[in-house]
Amino acid sequence: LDLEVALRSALEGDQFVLHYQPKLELSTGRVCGVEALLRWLRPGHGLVYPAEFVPVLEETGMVVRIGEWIIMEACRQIAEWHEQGVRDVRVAVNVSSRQFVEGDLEGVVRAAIQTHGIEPSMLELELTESALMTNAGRTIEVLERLKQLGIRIAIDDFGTGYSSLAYLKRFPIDKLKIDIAFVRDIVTNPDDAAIALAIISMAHSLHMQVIAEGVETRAQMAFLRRHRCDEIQGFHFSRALSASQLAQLVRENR
Ligand code: G
Ligand code: G
Ligand code: MN
Ligand code: NA
Repeated sequence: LDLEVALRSALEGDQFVLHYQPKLELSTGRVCGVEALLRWLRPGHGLVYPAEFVPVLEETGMVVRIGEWIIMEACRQIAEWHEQGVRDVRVAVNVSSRQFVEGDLEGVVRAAIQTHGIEPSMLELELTESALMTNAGRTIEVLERLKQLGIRIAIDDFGTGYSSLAYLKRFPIDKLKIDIAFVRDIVTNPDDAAIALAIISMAHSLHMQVIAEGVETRAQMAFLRRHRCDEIQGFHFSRALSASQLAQLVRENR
């Protein structure tokens, strides 16, 4: 309950900040994008990670309003980086199930793009299979409208939820994000490798890109590169960074 009370004043108190984990394009070695990850600068507690408070945001529904702030803040950051000459880094934002189902995602995205005057293709939304499958009929409509705005759509944690392959064909999806569960033992476990390779192959056949998350070793990266995975994200390349650290990394990486 203390946590809930503290969270209720966190947004007004400017206590949230986004950090950005780089995504590496394997064919070029370039930083092609980042995933925005929420951090809470809780007074008296230091930096608090999402595992400790996102569940409360979800249960209370606060995730809808904070999710709106996250989209606005990500677009503000895209504009600021653009000013600083960092112009080819797409920012992916996690959209929770509740935000997708209860919020006005299209309206929020439209407002954020307009307010900060950014190129819509610089914004990507990471949605989970459960968010997409809650009301599949409405999902198609919402995704089509988001696509018409020009933003990108990725399925997060792919392979762990209840999705129907039929929907991969019907939803306008740009990218599949292979869940860390299949990446962890990809080099040593033939079953995990088979699943990851099947996801890569299916994504490419359906003209989608594919990224592996949770890549922690050089061997995992080499395996994924050899099998034509498009991008990786994980501690092997970089942890999540502050906005200024990210800009610095991108300049050094060019
Ligand atoms: O950064 P960290 O590894 O602690 O994030 C843990 C989890 O919290 C992530 O897997 C992600 O799903 C969730 N998370 C992080 N940032 C956000 C966010 O901005 N919005 C939502 N809805 N979830 C987030
Ligand atoms: O939205 P999602 O749950 O996919 O967010 C990515 C999460 O995965 C973040 O919370 C981030 O801290 C975490 N993460 C990123 N890279 C790695 C990694 O290499 N290993 C592990 N174990 N976790 C990672
Ligand atoms: Mn994610
Ligand atoms: Na994920």
